[in-house]
Amino acid sequence: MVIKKYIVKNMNEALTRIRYELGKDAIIISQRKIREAGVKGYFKPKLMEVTAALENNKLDRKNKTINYEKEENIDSFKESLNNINKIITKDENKIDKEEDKLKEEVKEIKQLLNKVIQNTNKEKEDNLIKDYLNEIDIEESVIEELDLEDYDNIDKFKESFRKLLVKDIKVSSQDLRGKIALIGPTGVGKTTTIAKLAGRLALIEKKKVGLITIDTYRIGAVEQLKTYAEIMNIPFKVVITLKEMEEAIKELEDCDVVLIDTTGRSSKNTMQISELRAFIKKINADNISLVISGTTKNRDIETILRGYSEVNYENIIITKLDETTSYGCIYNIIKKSNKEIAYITTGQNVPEDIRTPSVNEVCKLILGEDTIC
Ligand SMILES: Nc1nc2c(ncn2[C@@H]2O[C@H](COP(=O)(O)OP(=O)(O)O)[C@@H](O)[C@H]2O)c(=O)[nH]1
Ligand SMILES: [Mg+2]
Repeated sequence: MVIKKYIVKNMNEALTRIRYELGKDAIIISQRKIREAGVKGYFKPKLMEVTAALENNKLDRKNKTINYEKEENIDSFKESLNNINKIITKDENKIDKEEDKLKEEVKEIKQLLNKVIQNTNKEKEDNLIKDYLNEIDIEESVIEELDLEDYDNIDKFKESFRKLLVKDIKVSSQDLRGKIALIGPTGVGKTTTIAKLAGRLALIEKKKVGLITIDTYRIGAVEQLKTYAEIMNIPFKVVITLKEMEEAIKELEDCDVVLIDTTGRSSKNTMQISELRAFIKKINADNISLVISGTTKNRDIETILRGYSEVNYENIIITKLDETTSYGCIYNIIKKSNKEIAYITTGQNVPEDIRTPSVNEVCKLILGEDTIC
């Protein structure tokens, strides 16, 4: 049995303390009012002396309860701790996830920025390539075929373009024999080219050369070739009809080469083209060359080539290259005709200003690395 005395102000305080210290099984044995000891005690309210008792076994139980409660408290404390940990871990996970998300976003922004920078650089290079191609006079539709998006650098492009040119440019260096006809628009230099070829063949190669002209529309043109024929002392025939053509060819049968000049017919006029075709058929030419000027506007090249496609020409003679400073037209002509270059002419001097160029020379001219003269 435990007996304890409590000096308290009132019964309430006594009950609270007893319950706290001895538990709810404690019993109150006595209570009495007392005064605090000494003189001061008379001036203060009375106090209470309460005596409480608790049996020993009940005290054990109370302690156990207390311990149990303590354990319970620890458990709940642990649980709380766990919960807090969980919350913290959860928060940490959340923070980690948010950090990862942020990193990912930053990465995406970087990639996007790089792309923008690359595109801007590529655009700049694209413009450089385009400007270059315009400068050397390559036609828009030919440029479109070049797949410019494959290039992000002008030097790399030039390198590839050179390779492409070497592949595309074909030059035919023929030993001129038999009947050779020149066709093409007015004023491109057919008659002059015939005179140049006649001069080279007769004077340099010492071949037996004959001349035929069906250029009956312009008296001056006939006179022009006639004069050259007289100077070079070679036979010259003017024909107007298909029959006359047949006769002239027969008469010049013993010549090594017969050069046939034709009227500059408009490639837009199909009547004239079909007339020319009839003459060409009669001639049964060994070679037909289309003469086209290097000064022809890009948009006219296609019309001319289309116009003369009916007359099956084998190759191309590009004239007046001395009158231009950009030579992209050569490539435009090659791309659109898909024919070989037989000659280029580079001035009015007969017979000097004509030659069969090398692929490399044509390449350099087109690329703007070389000029005529
Ligand atoms: N600058 C230059 N003029 C040329 C060349 N070939 C011809 N010509 C000139 O072009 C003009 C027309 O030539 P022509 O032979 O009559 O042309 P056709 O109508 O096709 O027979 C003439 O004044 C020629 O001297 C050339 O390679 N360069
Ligand atoms: Mg002529």
